[in-house]
Amino acid sequence: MSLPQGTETSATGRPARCYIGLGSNMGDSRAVIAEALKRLGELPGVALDAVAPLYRTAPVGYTDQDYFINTVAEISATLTPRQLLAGLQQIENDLGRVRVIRWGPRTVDLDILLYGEQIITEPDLLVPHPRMARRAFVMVPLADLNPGLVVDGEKARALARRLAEEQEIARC
Ligand code: PH2
Ligand code: MG
Ligand code: MG
Repeated sequence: MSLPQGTETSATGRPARCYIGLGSNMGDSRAVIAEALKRLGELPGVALDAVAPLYRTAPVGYTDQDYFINTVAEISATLTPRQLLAGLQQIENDLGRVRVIRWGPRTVDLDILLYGEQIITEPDLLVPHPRMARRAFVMVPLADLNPGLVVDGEKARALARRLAEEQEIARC
């Protein structure tokens, strides 16, 4: 039987290992990220397993904006990807997310980077995150958590090292 994309849990029946990207460049970004992580771990069906260090990163895409604080969290989820997405959007809204322009300044952004091995290609839910392999602000903290993870055919650590030479990123 096949289910609509995004509504399957992990094929094994065990929780799916997922990676969530977090970013903020409006307000007290450190406090916002800390609160978002707390709420992420409190979502029903989510266990927060590990959090990478915080990084201060140059804006990518739309560059006329403040630097971001970014990190990545590793979670175990018994939620479906759609349920997880809804939970992340709830946290964004509860923390008063403001986002005026695409890729522009935002209070908080929580993105599903990976949901186990699942590939989801729906307009509002693309997993793996389509731009993650090009972004130091994702790959560097992801490589801290899982350096051997293969992303786009390459190990996270190798990708992260290369991207960090091109894009400004520093532990903070
Ligand atoms: N998020 C974006 C666009 N550009 N740049 C940095 N450094 N960090 C982000 O989280 C970020 C970005 C869209 O989600
Ligand atoms: Mg987002
Ligand atoms: Mg994003």
